[in-house]
Amino acid sequence: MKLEVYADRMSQPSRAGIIFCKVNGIDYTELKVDISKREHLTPEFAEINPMKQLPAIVDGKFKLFERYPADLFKRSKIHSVLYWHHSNLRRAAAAEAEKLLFSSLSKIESFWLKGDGPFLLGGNQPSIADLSLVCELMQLEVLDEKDRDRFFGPYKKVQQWIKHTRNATSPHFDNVHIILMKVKEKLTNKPLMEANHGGARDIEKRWRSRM
Ligand SMILES: N[C@@H](CCC(=O)N[C@@H](CS)C(=O)NCC(=O)O)C(=O)O
Repeated sequence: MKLEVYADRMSQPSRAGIIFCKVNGIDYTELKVDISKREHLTPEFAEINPMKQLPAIVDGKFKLFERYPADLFKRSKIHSVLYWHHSNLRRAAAAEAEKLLFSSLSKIESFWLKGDGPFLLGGNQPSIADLSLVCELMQLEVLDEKDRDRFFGPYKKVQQWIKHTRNATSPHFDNVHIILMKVKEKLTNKPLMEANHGGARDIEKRWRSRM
């Protein structure tokens, strides 16, 4: 039976999982679960993932990312980045906690990217950890340039790492992010009322509430 990936490309971990499958040539079927239509909260989807979150992978029994490196040491290191991601960068992006976002970017720059290679943990090729974190940061693409510069400007290594991850997973990375670019286009062409008062943070808040 073919692997089934339940995903919504508006979701950061969904994009990371899809890019991972594509780059690794995994034969899978992508099944869209539309978060904006609350499809992830239906009893049918709860059968797939009782946590009612995306992405979910079905391959006989439910599992998330399957293809961690076989090597136990590498796998543990990747787990450590992912755990860190969930208690730092992911919370920062979700709660718009600017302070946490800056401290997470600073930790990525000074710690996770301190190795010799261009990727996290000094790797020479991106792992699911790179994809997860970069897809999280890509969500900030919907902000205007001024705000993106404010966030990313001080972090040169982070900027390079995002580029490397994008190039290493081309053309899948851009294809999977098309949906996000379309949202950005919509937000740019039709500024929301709040934009006049609260600027980009309000746009981001409104946009995130759709997730
Ligand atoms: N630990 C999960 C987190 C998944 C997650 O936070 N998914 C979000 C989409 S970005 C979701 O399903 N949110 C819907 C909800 O929690 O109701 C992973 O990394 O795969």
